[in-house]
Order: sequence, then C-alpha cells, then structure tokens
Amino acid sequence: MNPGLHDALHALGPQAGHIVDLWRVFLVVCTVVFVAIMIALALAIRRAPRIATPEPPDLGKVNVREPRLTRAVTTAVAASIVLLLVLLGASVFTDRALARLPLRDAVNIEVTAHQWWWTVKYLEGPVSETFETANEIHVPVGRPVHIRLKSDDVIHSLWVPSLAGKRDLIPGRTATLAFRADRPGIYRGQCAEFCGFQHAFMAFEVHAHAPAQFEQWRRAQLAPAAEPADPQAQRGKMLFQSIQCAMCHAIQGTIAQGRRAPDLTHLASRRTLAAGTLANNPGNLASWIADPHRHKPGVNMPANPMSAEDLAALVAYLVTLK
Ligand code: HEC
Ligand SMILES: [Cu+2]
Repeated sequence: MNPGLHDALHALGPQAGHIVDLWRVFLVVCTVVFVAIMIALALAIRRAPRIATPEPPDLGKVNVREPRLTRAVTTAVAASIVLLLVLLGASVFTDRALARLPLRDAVNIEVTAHQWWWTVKYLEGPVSETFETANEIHVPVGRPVHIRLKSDDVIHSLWVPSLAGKRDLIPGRTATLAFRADRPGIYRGQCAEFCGFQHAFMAFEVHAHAPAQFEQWRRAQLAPAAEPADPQAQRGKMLFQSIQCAMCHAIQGTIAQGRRAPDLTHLASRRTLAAGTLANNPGNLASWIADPHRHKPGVNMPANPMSAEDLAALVAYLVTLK
C-alpha cells in the first residue's frame, strides 16, 4: 500500500509552503549563530591561560584588554536582540500569510476526533446533501478547504505535514483549519497530540482529486448503501443489523444507525481500516472484526467471537459497501 505523502519539508500547498519558508529562516539564522558561538568558544579556549602556567596571570594585561571585551559582549548582545526580532518578525509574517488564504468557494468540512479515529462530515449544499465518512478527507485540488475541528473526548491534533500546520481539537471548543492542495495525490496525516493508548495508530489520509473526480466521489458517498445481491452477503447484512454492530455503527439505507463508531456506508471505498492501522482488504477485515484488540489494543470496539461462516458472511457484506 502506498503510504501517501508525509513530509513537512516538502510542501504541496500554500499553507505548508509558508511554514517551510519559516522553518528555513530559523534554520539559517540558528546555524549561523551556532557556528559563531562555536568559533568564539574555540578562540576563548585557545587564549585562556593554561592551568599549568607557572606565573600568576598578569592582571595589568587583563585590564588593558577589558574595553575590547566590553565591546565584544555589547556587540554580541545587540546581534542577539536583532536576530530574535528577525525571528519574531518572520513568525508574525508567516501567521499573517497563513490567515490570508482566500476562503471564497471553500469546501466546508467538519472533522471530529475520537479515541482513536476521525469522523469527517461534509457540509456542502442543503442538509440532504451532507454526509459522513471516516478517516479519509477527500478534497478537490485548487479549491480552499475549510475544516471545523471538534473533539469528542480528549485533546487531539490534526496534522497533514505536506499541506498544513497542526491544529488542536479541544473538547467543548471549535477550532478551524484552512488549506489548499495544489496537486492531486494522497497525503498522510497523523494525530499530533498524545491522546491515549492508541495515539500512534490515529492516522488519516487526505485524498486530493481533480474537481470532476471529487464531484464523482461526493455523489457516490451521498448514495445509501447498495442492497447486496449475493445470498451470503444478504445474510451478512441481516447479521450486522441483528448483532451488536448496529449499536455503534451506521450504514445508511439500513436500520443500522449507531453513532459511536465510523460510518460504514461506503467502507469498501476506503483504503485503510481503523485510522490507517490496516490495509482495507477482506483478510484484514475479518481479522479486525474477530479481534480488533490484536491490531489496536484497548480500542473502543469489542472482540466478536463468532463462527467462521458468520464472519465470512459479514465480510462478504462489508466488501459490497463501495
Ligand atoms: C461498542 C461499539 C462497537 C461495536 C459493538 C462494534 N464496533 Fe466496529 N468499531 C468501533 C469503533 C470505536 C471503531 C473505530 C476504532 C478505531 O479505529 O480506533 C470501529 C471500527 C470498525 C471498522 C473499521 C472502520 C473504518 O472505517 O476504519 C469496522 C469494519 C468495524 N468496526 C466493523 C464492526 C462489525 C462488523 C461489528 C459487529 C460484529 C462491529 N464493528 C461492532 C466500535 C464498535
Ligand atoms: Cu488523537
């Protein structure tokens, strides 16, 4: 599975670009300062009187040198202040630049973080056209994306290094993040704030499509789940609705309307399972359903001991959810 782009130093959108520029300014300034300090230190060590010197240091000579020393220290302090002001100025300038992304014509999305996955809700058009998915944010290239960020439990942080900076998701508050992807592709993102046991397995993906493909994807997501034709898959659907799955998960177009777990209406269209933990294929799906804790210990989904036929029927149904 292609892991997707994940590189803070390789910006592929204007917001990440501003941040990389700021990073470069800091790198250059701090490198110059570091080298200057090391040179000063080396000179000081070379000039220092040796401990083994038999004669006591010549105090008169030290006094003679003092005005030079004062001048050197004053210059160094002044240079430090100027450089710190330069870094402050660059930070403020970057912050302004980040806030200036025009949001006309933006795609409006709401992302809610949970321990340890993401709800992604599309708020385009009338209410009948809003829909929900999980762990994948699809966006059109060239159009700004405006994300409302919420948290369901603890503090998380949304970070797509190639596209934008980090933004915290704080329970009880709504933050926003804006970015634009300029090239089609899959960008990997990661929760960047320690949020519990499975924090490291709380990834997601941003899929940037050409506008026509994005619209096609959006139309497909709006549709309710297709009715399975195959008898085994039909039995899987019955099972899904009658055992505990439906208490947590929703599949639009069926009686499963749980709100505590990822919406599975178009599960088969996603690349990964469980927030980037596993590639989405029938084998992993079966293994996940039987015992999610093997892959993500402590996850908020119980193990589901069941017969091999039942498991196969459930998987046969879930893979039809394109
Ligand atoms: C107590 C609530 C609960 C029940 C019951 C439950 N799940 Fe889950 N399920 C979750 C949660 C929470 C996640 C997200 C886990 C994560 O990634 O951290 C999840 C994830 C999944 C995923 C991966 C979804 C994705 O987009 O990554 C699948 C598939 C899934 N569950 C199938 C099932 C099936 C099939 C059943 C019934 C046998 C079931 N679940 C029962 C809570 C539940
Ligand atoms: Cu998190």
